[in-house]
Amino acid sequence: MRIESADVLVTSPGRNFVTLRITTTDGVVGLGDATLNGRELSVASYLSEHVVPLLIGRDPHRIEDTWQYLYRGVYWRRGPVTMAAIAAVDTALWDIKAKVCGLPLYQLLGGKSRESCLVYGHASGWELPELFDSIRAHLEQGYRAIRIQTGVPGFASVYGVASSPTAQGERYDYEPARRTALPVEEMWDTRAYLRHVPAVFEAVRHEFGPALPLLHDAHHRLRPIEAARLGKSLEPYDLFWLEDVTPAENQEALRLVRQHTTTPLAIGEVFNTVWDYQYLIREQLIDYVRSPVTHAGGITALRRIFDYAAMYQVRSGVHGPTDISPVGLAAALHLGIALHNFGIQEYMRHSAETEAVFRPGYSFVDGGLVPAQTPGLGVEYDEALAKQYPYQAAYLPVNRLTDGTVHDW
Ligand code: KDG
Ligand code: MG
Repeated sequence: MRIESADVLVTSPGRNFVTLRITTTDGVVGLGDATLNGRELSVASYLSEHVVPLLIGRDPHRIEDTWQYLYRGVYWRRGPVTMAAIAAVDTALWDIKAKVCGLPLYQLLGGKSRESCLVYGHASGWELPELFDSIRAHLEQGYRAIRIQTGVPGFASVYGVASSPTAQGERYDYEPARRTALPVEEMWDTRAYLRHVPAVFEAVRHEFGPALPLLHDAHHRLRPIEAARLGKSLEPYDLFWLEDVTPAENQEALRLVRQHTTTPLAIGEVFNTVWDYQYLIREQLIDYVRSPVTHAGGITALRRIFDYAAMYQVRSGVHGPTDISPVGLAAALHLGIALHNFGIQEYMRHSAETEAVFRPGYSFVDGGLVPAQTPGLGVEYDEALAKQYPYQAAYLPVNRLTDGTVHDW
């Protein structure tokens, strides 16, 4: 059996997705997610110009060798575009291997360590009443862990907050990438945010009690001492985790945060190799690893990150917003159900249009996601339907401080 063809499929059923489909000479088809929000076409081009020609004729069973060939063999290593492309190839090859074996993919990763992957959903509201409604809606749907994001007084739009909770016929969730030719610009004031957030968590704990696991994403916006202050001020509300408190290029910053707070820290949705985590894990400066399969070189590479993390009791908390396609989410679930050090999986549901194109076989049961029991990943790509949704330019926002300075978004 050899790789006969590899197709790069771009579709936009509500948002853009890039999928790699590998077909073998025996007619076995594997899928991999290569979606990089706001930079989709760069990965599509990397794949079709530089990777697909290398795949034709290769043995699809040689997953490790293909991974090394695409990582070491190019000389230029790492980075989100390269690692998303490698991830798509790796995931598609695992899908093929599991289909050839006639097993759901998790069986090849060691089999089940649990019955389902606990997920957290995204509750948000500009003001507390909307936030409470959103939390209640999530609890009614069965979620058992919830991320909380709210507006900040004086600002018109803030990361993570759905702008219109009651829009007719629309789902109550948040999509940061806007379909505009240029990125929209948002405003930010860290002091206003730091004054506001602890009161939000106090109100939520008062309304919903001490037991519900609560999460929060600071989305890379704080300086180290501000991040330390936030972690400390949220300690009374017993967060499951505080995410991306500070940009992680300067990893020593996490040591400063850690010295001041016992609030658990999650990081890594923009990391793409084990090297990005080496210092943070070895020095025990974080509690959860956030990379998705899609951006960290696939199942092969993410498994290595998690195995390294396990030596330090660091657990998984895989990134799962809607810009990870159902293929990327399915891959995370097969890994998550098999891993010993699984922590939690982010689950921001895809739209009905997206699910119609990808037809994922995973199911949401009692606050957890269960991977498909069919051979492979359990995702079927409907190419005819996908073609009805051509790519549309869409960008993540750019952030500015009130004086106009560009800030981390
Ligand atoms: O594309 C950017 C999103 O994936 C990111 O903003 C979502 O921070 C995010 C999260 O935790 O889901
Ligand atoms: Mg995040």
